[in-house]
Amino acid sequence: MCGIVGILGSKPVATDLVDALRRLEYRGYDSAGVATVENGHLERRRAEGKLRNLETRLLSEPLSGHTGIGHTRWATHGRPTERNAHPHMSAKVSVVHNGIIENFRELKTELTAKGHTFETDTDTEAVVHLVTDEMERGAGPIDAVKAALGKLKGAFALGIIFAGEDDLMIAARQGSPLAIGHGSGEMYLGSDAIALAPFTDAITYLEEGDWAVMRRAGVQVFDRAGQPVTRPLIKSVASSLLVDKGNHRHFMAKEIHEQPDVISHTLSNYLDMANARVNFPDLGIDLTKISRVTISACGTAYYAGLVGKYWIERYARVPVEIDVASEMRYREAPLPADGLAVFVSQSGETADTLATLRYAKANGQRIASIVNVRTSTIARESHAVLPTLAGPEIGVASTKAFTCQLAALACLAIAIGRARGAISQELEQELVTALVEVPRLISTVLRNEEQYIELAHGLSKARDVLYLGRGSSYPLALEGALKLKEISYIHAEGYAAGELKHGPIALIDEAVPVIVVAPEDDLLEKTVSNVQEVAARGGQIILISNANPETIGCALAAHIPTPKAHPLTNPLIYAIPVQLLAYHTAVFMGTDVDQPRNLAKSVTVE
Ligand code: HGA
Repeated sequence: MCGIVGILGSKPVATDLVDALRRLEYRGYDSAGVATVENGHLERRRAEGKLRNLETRLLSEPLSGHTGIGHTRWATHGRPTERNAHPHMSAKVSVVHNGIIENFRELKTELTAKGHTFETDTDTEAVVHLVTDEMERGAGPIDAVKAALGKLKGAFALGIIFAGEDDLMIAARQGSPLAIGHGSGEMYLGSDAIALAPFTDAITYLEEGDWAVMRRAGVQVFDRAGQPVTRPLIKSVASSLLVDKGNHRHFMAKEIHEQPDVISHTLSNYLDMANARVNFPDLGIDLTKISRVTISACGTAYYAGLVGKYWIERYARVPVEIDVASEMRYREAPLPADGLAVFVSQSGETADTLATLRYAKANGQRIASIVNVRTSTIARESHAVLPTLAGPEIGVASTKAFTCQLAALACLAIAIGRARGAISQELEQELVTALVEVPRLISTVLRNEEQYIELAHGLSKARDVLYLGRGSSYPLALEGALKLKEISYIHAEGYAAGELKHGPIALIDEAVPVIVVAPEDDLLEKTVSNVQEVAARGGQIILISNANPETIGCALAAHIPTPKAHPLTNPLIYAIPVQLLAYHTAVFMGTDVDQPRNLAKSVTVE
């Protein structure tokens, strides 16, 4: 999660840019930089490592411009060196960027053929040359950015300044959040309102697909189609808190919307995205020799682990045993001599998971933990820590931590498969490319939130709800049911679609909504047969699928369309609709969404 800041100021802005970046340090970064418009031309200072290195650079080579952008980088494409640090620039434009430009290779080839010289290994530089190219062909800065945005594929946020334009900054949001701060005679840009807290509390949040032309006197916002739109100006409370809700009603909503950003951040820790390879940390065990992977976790983290089982067995061809930690800790399960044991916990303090970890360690397992808090007990007691970079998760019902756990597990499955020769180089590239597309695909799901509000009205009246899924969609059915139970208090159960006829089908009648998680994969046909069994008994089917609903062959109460994704990444994509359904149902029912009754965020008791 890179940090972006921008200031159209009334005095030199470099120091304020660095101060604003300091407030984004909590997101993690490996290098930093600022660029300003200096007497009409662009100048920048960058440094590897911490912000103090950038400050030292600025002390010896100050910048005096009143218009500038700043960035803290967490590398996804290209090593964390000064050369790859943002801002990137040509003589005409300077760009800071958060996220991933998926089609950077194609753009680079195209632009290089036109005579542009790339100086870095980043995806971001493609944006610089794309805008520059438009300007060289006669477009003004605004038209150049508009044209460039139309050619970019990915999930990202951008801040752009121009040579010769002391009163202009352009911001664009497509998957990663951006906030505009209104000062008096000054204007600010930040990847969250916390960065802008010392300057202003008057904030406009850009919405998905928006881009904004910022000047000191005001801001004009345009939507994806280029139409001018009005976005509300709100009072931010970010100054008093490290974490705020942004323009969302609940932390849970904010965290659902952060997923494109935090998933890219997590993936960047395990992938070499520029070359479509995994770049997995050494777990200190010979992956070619392990005879079994044992996974243990609780609640939502257990369901992430269950998806991990499908992935590791399918792609790495290693048997996986999985159990909830509260059971595994007392089962005295025999563990293989050369086993890898994986523990998944958001907080890293879950008591049952920790107890199972200690049992596995005492029984000679190599311990790897997937945690969101690196200083946690589980992390400290593990041989290898696989962090999820989800940032603080405040909502008790886990959302972004779950999908980041999935991201880490997918990379683990590919890493084991590659080490054992179960995954060829071509397949590795295919799988990594599919993972890199996930943030963009999730942003497309998040764009259609309206339909969930309507569906939630219906769901809120149900006494029982069933969720069905097959293969790696089965854990998503379990997670969907858990999410609904946790925050709306409606009774819900998740079942493997094929298991329905062995009992739960007795529950089906007109009053029972049945939510079917069914991506168009090699199991769809089987799931469709189960859907027909539900339809024959009058169940209200809500289908979440990228398949054409007409091919299902029975009446649906509703269809939630999803984008087509690779079979590997479907669980990451389908997590979003089940989260949104639960969230909007709870909001409609008026429950305490962020702190549901009887639940705790970090379960440190047995
Ligand atoms: N892809 C860009 C930006 C990385 C980012 O957003 N990290 O969170 C780069 O690698 O520089």
